[in-house]
Amino acid sequence: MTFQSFIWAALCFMFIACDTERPAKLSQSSVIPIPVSITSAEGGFALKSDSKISYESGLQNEAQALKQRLKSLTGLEVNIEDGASENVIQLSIDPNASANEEGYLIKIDKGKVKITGNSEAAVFWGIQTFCQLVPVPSDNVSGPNPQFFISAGEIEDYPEYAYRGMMLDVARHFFSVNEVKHLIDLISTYKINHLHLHLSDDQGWRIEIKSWPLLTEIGGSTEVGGGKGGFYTQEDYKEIVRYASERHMTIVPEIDMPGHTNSALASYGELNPGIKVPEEGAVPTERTQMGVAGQPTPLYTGREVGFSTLDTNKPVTYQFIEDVIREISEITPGPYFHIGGDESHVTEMEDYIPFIEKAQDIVTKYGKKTLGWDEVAHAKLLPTSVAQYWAKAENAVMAIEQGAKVLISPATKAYLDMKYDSTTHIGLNWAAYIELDDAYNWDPTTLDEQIKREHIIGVEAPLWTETVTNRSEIEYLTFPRLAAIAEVAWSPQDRRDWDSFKSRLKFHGQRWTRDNVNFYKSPKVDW
Ligand code: TNX
Repeated sequence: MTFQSFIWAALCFMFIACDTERPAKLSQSSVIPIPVSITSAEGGFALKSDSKISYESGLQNEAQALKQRLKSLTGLEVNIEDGASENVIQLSIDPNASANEEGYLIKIDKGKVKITGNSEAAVFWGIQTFCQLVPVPSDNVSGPNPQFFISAGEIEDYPEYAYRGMMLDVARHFFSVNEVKHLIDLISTYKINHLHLHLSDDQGWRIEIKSWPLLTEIGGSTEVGGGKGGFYTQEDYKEIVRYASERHMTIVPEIDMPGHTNSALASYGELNPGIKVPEEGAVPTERTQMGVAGQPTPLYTGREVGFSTLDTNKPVTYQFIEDVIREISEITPGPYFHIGGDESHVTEMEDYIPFIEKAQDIVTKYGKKTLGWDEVAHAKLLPTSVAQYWAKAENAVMAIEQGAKVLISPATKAYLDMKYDSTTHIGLNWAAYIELDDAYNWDPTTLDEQIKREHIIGVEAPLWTETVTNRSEIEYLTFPRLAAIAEVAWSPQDRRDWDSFKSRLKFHGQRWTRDNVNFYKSPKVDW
């Protein structure tokens, strides 16, 4: 080799080596849900120990959230400093940032990152995006003076749907305030802004009702499998509401009625209509356990559904649901109260319909909008009510025909308690096996011809917990599928692409690993 060709080869090598080390362009970042638009520019912002955060008034909570998150992601203590103008991440509110209330803009250049939103929530979502641009620490960013390089460019973003939710069933198994807070932290990174808590079911009553104290004393004392259950005091619930609202997340309380009420019937016999004693010689089943009218039922720790009902013909039942709806509404700042209404298989339709209508009136009386599982569409719904489509499109269509809206949670796509495949060690499979691509590859507006974009308030992924007993099991069924559902709910359909999603997910897998999140390593992803 001549000297010249050696130099040439060496230069080429250096060029290639540098090139492979050059950070990816902003448009190639791994943000989930994928933003509406990303444009790349040359250069970028180096986040380091002397970087600063500055904020406009009203955004102190967001500035603190950013500081804490950067500390946990990078170890850096980024200080909040008013008026910093170089080497700074600036948070501001500007009504022109987006036409959407939750829309935000991020501009990244050499000395500055600007995160501007239409509202505090919008800035908070912008921060979630920004934090996903910070590289996962590796060898080349450790050492005494680590720098985290973020490529330059602009991101413009806003959600497709205003309601992006997850549901946690705390009735089948009870989860502590801290477990719920941990989940709130994990899901708010994906811009989920509603957490629906399924607070009562046959197996447990999980929220203190001061005027009916036995609900928690008796009804809260067990769970599926016979464990000790538990409940939230009203102070606990307020703390969950407060913690969620700091993350711009609305709590949606659900008290399931008139079915799924054994824990209430076991606490107060006067609510129990009883059911016919089985024919002589018939084997008693869960469905016959309601026994004698007016008498408390035994506590129930099995998994069957659909055997219980409140006595819809007694005035005391309406006093009961009014007290419950009032006490919970008083400590719920969000607009919705969820009345359940699903699988009331032992309530006659002629009793079910007036019951739902009365419950809806009581919810309205206490200033809330009614949410209910899709069966509630058999009743006359108010235009402010929302039917949650989980099982039957025809019910959702009935709700739409009455002028109500729908929340989309099809069990075959969005149920986080469905197993991934036949080998999944927890979960159920009555609706489907839901692999990651099944959770991703669907569009809420094409499930049924008659359910159109304008009828849909959003998407929610429910986690029922018959088989789920702890934080690690919650994580395993939730991730990565919740990331897929979050993208269904936030990103415009024309930006969504399975191949892109699965390659972006790799970065999130590294984060979950680092944060000890027990996620499912789907074979569909090259982790
Ligand atoms: C059906 S989904 C139910 C729940 C169960 C769930 C298990 C719905 C409205 N009702 O009671 O927990 O299936 O997947």
